[in-house]
Amino acid sequence: MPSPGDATLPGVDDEPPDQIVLHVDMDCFYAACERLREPELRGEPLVVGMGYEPGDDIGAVATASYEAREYGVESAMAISEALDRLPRLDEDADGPTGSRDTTDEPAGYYRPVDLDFYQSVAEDVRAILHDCADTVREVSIDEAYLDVTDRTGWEVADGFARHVKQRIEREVGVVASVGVAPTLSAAKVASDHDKPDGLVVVEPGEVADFFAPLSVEEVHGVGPVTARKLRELGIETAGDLATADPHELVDRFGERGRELYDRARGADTREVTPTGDPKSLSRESAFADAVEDPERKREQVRALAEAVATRAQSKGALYRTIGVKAVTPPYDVNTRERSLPGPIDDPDLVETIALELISEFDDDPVRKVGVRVSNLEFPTGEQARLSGWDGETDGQETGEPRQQERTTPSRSGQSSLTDF
Ligand code: DCP
Ligand code: MG
Repeated sequence: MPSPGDATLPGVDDEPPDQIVLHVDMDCFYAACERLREPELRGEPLVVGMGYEPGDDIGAVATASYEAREYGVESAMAISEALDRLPRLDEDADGPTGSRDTTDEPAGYYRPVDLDFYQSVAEDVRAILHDCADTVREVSIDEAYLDVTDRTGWEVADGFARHVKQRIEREVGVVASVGVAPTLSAAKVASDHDKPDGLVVVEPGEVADFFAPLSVEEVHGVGPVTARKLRELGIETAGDLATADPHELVDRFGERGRELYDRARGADTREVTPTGDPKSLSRESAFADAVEDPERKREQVRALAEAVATRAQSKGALYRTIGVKAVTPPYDVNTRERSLPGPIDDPDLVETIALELISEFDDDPVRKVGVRVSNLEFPTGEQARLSGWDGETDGQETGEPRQQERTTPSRSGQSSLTDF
């Protein structure tokens, strides 16, 4: 694991936060949902069409099963074109309950989109994801980032990811591909790397090597247009991009060139921020080695308290509970908190209470400390905009400012470990 530096605040330098990120993306999701209702469609070429009516040739492909992809059917393709590549089975003669003669000409099943049903399946998957992680960022109906830093370790991350996959498959009946990495961008690329039914772990220190051989399209934010421009510069792989002259990239693509360069090098300081309203705001910071000196712990807690109180102010949040976390070797997560009679915005009090709470650990070796405010209220209704790279395309390339704070929903029924 790379050293996070001596108690550096996440986000204040180029170091990625000390985190384990899991990216989950369901395989051919709409088709997988259809197969839940019609198990006979398993293993068959299956196309799910948006705006498609049974028997018709209008609409576009929402997704295709991997068997249908073999025939060149892709998302967003017109149904009419999909039908050219993969004709529809005459289900009256040979419905899904009948057996398809595989020696016949290619033929597949077509179904219209039923979003309500897919949402209900997605909801079941989400419940498992929230059960498996402290912080979950849902990116789309079938895709989410999980911060599992406090749930696993790098030595056992593979087994943890397998457990998440197995729970989804066993309890919901659909298959997910999972990527695990120390950064969001590497986790996303990792989940895609071995689809379907993929599980790829990229450990800290391996991120650059993992990216190097990938084609530039696989770098998040590089679409076909940018890829073509990069190829004109002789840049074919993420490795080429990572070793290109950043000045040349800035000349050609502006600030975004610098961003792509950073991404190809695996540099990504984002943390997993939860979807929806924050229930708490927290900052934490690891020491390079376990620290006993109480003054060093206090110094760090002061900085974290100030950072958290500032974030709360910038979001217009009042808080009623102030807490600290102290992680003692090997990975014991201790949390302490104190609640106040009413909601406040008082940075000095955050510091005072956090210092009092951390003093309980004065004599313990501590490898990580954190400060959190919770029981939030937003009197003005002001909410932070969640931001990130997701949703960026070649047509919308500027990217939004990155959010650095770690916000964690406190979910009832979970232990204090997940509550931080
Ligand atoms: N979707 C859509 N139109 C698109 C792309 C996707 O309606 N142009 C829908 C259908 C997909 C779902 O969103 O099932 C999830 O999108 P993904 O990109 O994750 O695609 P799949 O899950 O279908 O396939 P993969 O196995 O590649 O993830
Ligand atoms: Mg998917």
